[in-house]
Amino acid sequence: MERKFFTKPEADQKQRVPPGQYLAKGFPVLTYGETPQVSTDNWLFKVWGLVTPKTFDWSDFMSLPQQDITADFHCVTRWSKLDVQWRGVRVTDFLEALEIDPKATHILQHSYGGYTTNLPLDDFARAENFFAHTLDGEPLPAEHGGPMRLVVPHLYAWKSAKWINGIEFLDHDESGFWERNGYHRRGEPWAEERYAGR
Ligand SMILES: Nc1nc2c(c(=O)[nH]1)N[C@H]1C(S)=C(S)[C@@H](COP(=O)(O)O)O[C@H]1N2
Ligand SMILES: [Mo]
Repeated sequence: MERKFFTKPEADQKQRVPPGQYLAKGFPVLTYGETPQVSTDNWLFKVWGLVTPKTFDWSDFMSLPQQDITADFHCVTRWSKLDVQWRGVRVTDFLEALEIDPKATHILQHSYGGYTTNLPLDDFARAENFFAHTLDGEPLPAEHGGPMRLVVPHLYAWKSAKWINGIEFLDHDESGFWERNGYHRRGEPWAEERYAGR
């Protein structure tokens, strides 16, 4: 591995790096396509499908409980970053503000720019997942998904939509952008669920 881009895990970090992953120096940016520029003044977030439809503006979202959260980050292209420092809203707290139809089993994340990615509802509703608007104490930079992104630490990071602006609740699994392009449906890093059918 190229010294410039990767560092060796410390002994205490080793068991936190999934198989086939390397620790990145810094925080790489991985975006397919253009970086949307969205100001918090214009930002809107919607839920629809098997849920009572609702639209949140920035101040609605900021009035939800806010937490400092440390989480590991694993990209399927083999870089990981441990102990990323975020601030945001836990998915479990966000879900309290919704009325979800009991028939819902899956969600599809939607983003400014058109990116989508799917999750079973159980993977979405986990206690460690959160919407992030702050990285290392600063407003989340646009290239990392600002003003708001989802972070799902237990799955590969393509399941963590940047510039997220909606959640669609479904009674079936529906592939998102990378899932339609050969990536695994679920993307569990410890099982190396990188690509479909491999
Ligand atoms: N909207 C959107 N979200 C996205 C992506 C993207 O291209 N567009 N890339 C995904 C991938 S593959 C990874 S590894 C992470 C990268 O996040 P980062 O650029 O903050 O490191 O964002 C994920 N979320
Ligand atoms: Mo990725």
